[in-house]
Amino acid sequence: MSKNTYYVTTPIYYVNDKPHLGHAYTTIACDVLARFKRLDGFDVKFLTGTDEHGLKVKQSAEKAGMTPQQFTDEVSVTFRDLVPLLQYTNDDFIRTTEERHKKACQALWTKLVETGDIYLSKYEGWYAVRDEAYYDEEELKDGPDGKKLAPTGAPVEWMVEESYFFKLSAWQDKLLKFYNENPHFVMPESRFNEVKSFVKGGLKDLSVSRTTFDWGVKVPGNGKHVMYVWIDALTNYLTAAGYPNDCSKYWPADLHMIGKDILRFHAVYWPAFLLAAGIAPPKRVFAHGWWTIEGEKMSKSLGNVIAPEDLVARYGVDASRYFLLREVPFGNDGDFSHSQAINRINNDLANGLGNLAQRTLSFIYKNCEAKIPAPSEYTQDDTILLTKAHNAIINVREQIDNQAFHKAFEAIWSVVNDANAYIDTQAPWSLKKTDTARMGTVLYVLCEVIRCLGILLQPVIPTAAGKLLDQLVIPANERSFVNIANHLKAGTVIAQPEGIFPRLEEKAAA
Ligand code: ME8
Repeated sequence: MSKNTYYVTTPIYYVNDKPHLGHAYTTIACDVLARFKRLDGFDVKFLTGTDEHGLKVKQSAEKAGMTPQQFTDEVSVTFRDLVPLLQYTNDDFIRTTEERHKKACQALWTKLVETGDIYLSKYEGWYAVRDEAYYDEEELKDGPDGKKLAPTGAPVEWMVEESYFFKLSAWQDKLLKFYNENPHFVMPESRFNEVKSFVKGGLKDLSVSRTTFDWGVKVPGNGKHVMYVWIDALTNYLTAAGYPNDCSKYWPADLHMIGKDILRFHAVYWPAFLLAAGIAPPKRVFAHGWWTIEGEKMSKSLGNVIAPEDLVARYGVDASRYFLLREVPFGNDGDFSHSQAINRINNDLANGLGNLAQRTLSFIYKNCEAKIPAPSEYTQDDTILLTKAHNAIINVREQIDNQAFHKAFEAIWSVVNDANAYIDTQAPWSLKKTDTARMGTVLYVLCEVIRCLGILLQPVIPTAAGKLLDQLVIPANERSFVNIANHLKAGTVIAQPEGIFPRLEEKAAA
């Protein structure tokens, strides 16, 4: 029997900078999945957190005149502040500076030493002290005095440093076999192909410790070394599942959601570490695309970084969440523009869903003593629309299981659009004068469709969907996906309808 648990993770974000739209995007996607799976009856664990070790963080702390711990304490909070702002429902928030995490890293390390996959050797190469980085011979240029220089212009010297290595070269065939046996391990497929060709190209052993700085997890039994930040960071997913104690309730993770920038770490190094330690790799890694802003890369120096709080201040939480996941096919790169956001929000949320609910519910409120009318006999049009609304979950579930958010919402909006067309054709306002029984049926059908939409839309627009369900007086324990099969009680007195999405004015974006 398959497990009824679902474990989804975001990357843990570096604390060398404040959160922006890109970070929010990944976490919102995971939040939608987590909420969806809970409503679908799963026991969900949704993890996010911050990556707090490594040279970059240490340098940022120095620049800010703080100790690394003070600095990470301060910046980590800015990521945690997004939880209420964007209504994340994460079950845990991990910081890599926590004791539980150091314990997990050291346990995994010790295991890899025992299996012979981590060994001590020497790292040699051209090193630029100024950049604290190694460079390949081909990257170097000649300086005026004949000395070699890094591409940054920094002088380099041949360094020999003691380092621990992970025997990645031994895992090439086993990784390829694992990929073969797990054809959906990486999605989208094009990214999986990149991973496979990288591995087919040959793997070199990986240096997994540093002695040049100390802001990291200490290597067990050799305090001169701290662990390479990626072995530390990736282990967070295991830590939160309970490792080194029994973590079988949620592990293997169902999904690591990441951006395409960090795919190699998740799809090559991570499964190799895990297979070597005798731990099952995650079931899937989804690498989504990259957001640019009005055609430009988001960067501090260009001054075009979109802070999540600005987005929410402008569009509200629900609309921001919906827009980001609906506009760009998930997996593709996308370009953020305010005019697109306004169009999408106005068309789908204000004119589409909002209008459908407002027209139906305020008509009932005014003309039917606020009571949901009882249906009489259904026509074919009624049945077609009702069946579509009741069955939408089947297609939506499949799309969500493939992380195809845009397709899931497209399927839901196909119901919204049909319902808006239905109300126009059936014209309950005319039936009021000619056939009140038929009018009652039409209004009942519409309320029933709105109920289904409200339930289906909770994962992405939690506040607005909650309001719709409140207006229809649906009890809290009847809002799960199994409850879609229920039917509204005729005669229920609805609350006074209020608009759920105001129309945005184009000038508001100026
Ligand atoms: O890489 N568009 O942390 P990070 C879309 N600590 N997504 C974006 C984005 C953009 N423009 N910019 C950032 C790290 N992201 C490591 C991860 S995990 C074990 C360690 C998102 O703070 C996207 O999810 O640089 C990307 O993978 C992540 O932020 C990188 O966050």
